[in-house]
Order: sequence, then structure tokens, then C-alpha cells
Amino acid sequence: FGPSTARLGGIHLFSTNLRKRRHSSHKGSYGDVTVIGGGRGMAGAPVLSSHAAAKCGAGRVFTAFVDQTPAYDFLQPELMCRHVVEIETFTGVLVVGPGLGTSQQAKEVLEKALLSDCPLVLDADALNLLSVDETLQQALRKRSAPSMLTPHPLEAARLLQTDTRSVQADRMNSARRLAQQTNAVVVLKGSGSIVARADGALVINPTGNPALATAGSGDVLAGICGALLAQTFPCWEAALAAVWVHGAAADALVRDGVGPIGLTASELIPAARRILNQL
Ligand code: NPW
Ligand code: AMP
Ligand code: MG
Repeated sequence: FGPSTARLGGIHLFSTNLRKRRHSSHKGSYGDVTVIGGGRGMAGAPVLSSHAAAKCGAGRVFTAFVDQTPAYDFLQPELMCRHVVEIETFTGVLVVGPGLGTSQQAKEVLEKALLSDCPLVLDADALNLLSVDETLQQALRKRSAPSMLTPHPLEAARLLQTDTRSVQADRMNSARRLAQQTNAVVVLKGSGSIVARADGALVINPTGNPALATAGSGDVLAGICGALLAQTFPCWEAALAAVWVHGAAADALVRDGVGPIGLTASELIPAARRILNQL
């Protein structure tokens, strides 16, 4: 698999999975995403993921906070905001981790998500919690529903009980080991993000640039992953396509002069939507 294969793969997948919106379809046809995060001081992270999920085509998006919960998001009132304790049973696709923190409540909600049969995207603090808890790791390995992990190099290092330098020294092997260890599709983020699968398959994403080196860009990626899973992409294809679109959005914005300096994560979201609609 080389960059050109991934790119071609991405385009093929979009045409078969996304372009056909049946005239008679409705919001239920495009799936629910629940983003779980928003610990103290980090409410912005799940909101970014949720905006990305909504603007990348999920039918309904719920944002569940472990701390203070806004009545609604005035930037995007379509989102349905909840405190996490208000959700009795998880349904749809779950994106767990953006700004979640590592409190006891965060750990409990992650465990509940792992034990559910919902497709899962685990990012940020969900990965940090996982890296220090053998019970959670076992629950992840035993899952039969799809699981996707989206670590940056430090989060991957924590999961592999090593340091960032070792992960970066052999990114392909690190991603592959992590996929095998967790039985999940792994996106090892960074310049040239790697998508790896437990059977050893591996793709290096060709899109993206250092404009993405900004707070919240990973939270946006997690939301795109959730949206594509909700629109029935299989886990591997969802990861490949999401990483491709996220990077392509940053590339398009840089071409328009919106970056690399000062691109903000929120700006990626309409750019990603444009790419999905123009493919
Ligand atoms: P350094 O600086 O090189 O030593 P953390 P986090 C490394 C939430 N957010 N290549 C790098 O280490 C998240 O969702 C909330 C090499 C970097 O300093 C999480 O819940 C926001 N190294 C929480 O904050 C917006 C790399 O990792 C360190 C690398 C903490 O997440 C921001 C950071 O890792 C944020 O998303 C690379 N490509 N990438 C909000 N608006 O609410 C990263 N590193 O300490 O795990 O912190 O990623 O900021
Ligand atoms: P996070 O650290 O979780 O906010 O994620 C950062 C996002 O930006 C990931 O999708 C990375 O792959 C991407 N990213 C960060 N730096 C670069 C870079 N230099 N080149 C390409 N992508 C990057
Ligand atoms: Mg992150």
C-alpha cells in the first residue's frame, strides 16, 4: 500500500458509500453519533467533534458531557446536549474521549461504552484511561462491534508503554502492534498518518500538512470518523476515508491562504464537508 493506493482507495469508497442519498431517506438513514467528553475546561473538544460529525453527514448528533452541560450549543443548535448520566443506554456510534479527562466518572463511562455493542471511536483521554487499566484493555480486546483508536504519537506511546521517540522511530510497526494488541483499527496520527488493522494491513495517508498542528484538529478528526461509521462505512474504510478527508480539508484551506499559519480546527469542518460533497 502506498500513498497513491490510499488516495484511490479513498475516492472509490466515497463514491460507493456516501454519494447515493436516496430521495426517500430521512435523518434516521444517516445514523446517530454520540460524542462523550467535555471534562472540566475542555467542553470545546466534544463540541468540535460533534460539529464535525454533523457537518460530515451524521443524521443526528448528541454531545454528552461529564462536567458542566450547556442547555444547547448556540453555534450549532442542532446538537443535542446531555450530561452523560442522563443517557441510560448507549445507541448509535460512540465517539469517546475528546476532552473527557481521566476522572472516575470518565472511566466508568468508557467502560460502559466498551461493554456496549455500539461501533466506537476512542480518542484522547479514552486512550489515556485505557493505557493504565488492564480491565478496560480486556474489554476492548473482547469487543465484537467495530472499534477505532485515533492516538497521536504520545497517546500511542502510552498505550504501548513506551515513549514518543520510539513510536516515531518506527511508526508503521508501532501502528501495527497497537492494532494487534487492541484488536482495533488504529489511526496513528501525525505527519503521514498511518491506518493499521489487526491483520497487519497498513496504509499511509497522503493528505494533510502542518496547518493541522493546532489544538482541536484531532477532535475534528474523531467526529469525522464517527460520521462515516454512522453512515455505514465499515470501520477500516471509515478510518481511511476520514483521515483522507481531514487532511484534504487542510490542504484545500492552505491553497486558499487559510493556513498553514493560524488555521483553526473549526475551520476544517466546512472544508471537510465541501470535499465530501464534491467528490
Ligand atoms: P511534546 O510537546 O512534543 O513533548 P497530551 P492533548 C505530543 C483535549 N483538547 N508528533 C506532544 O508532546 C483533548 O481532547 C481540548 C510528536 C504534545 O505536546 C484531550 O482530552 C481542546 N509528538 C486533552 O485536551 C483542544 C506529538 O503529545 C503532546 C504529536 C489533552 O490532549 C485541545 C500532547 O498530548 C485538545 O484537543 C506528533 N504528531 N502530537 C478544547 N478546545 O477543549 C502530539 N504529540 O498531553 O495527551 O495532550 O493532545 O492536548
Ligand atoms: P491531535 O493531536 O489529537 O489534536 O491530532 C492532531 C491532528 O492533526 C491529527 O489528525 C494529525 O495527524 C494532524 N497533524 C498534526 N500535525 C501534522 C503535520 N505536521 N502534518 C500532517 N498532519 C498533522
Ligand atoms: Mg487529540
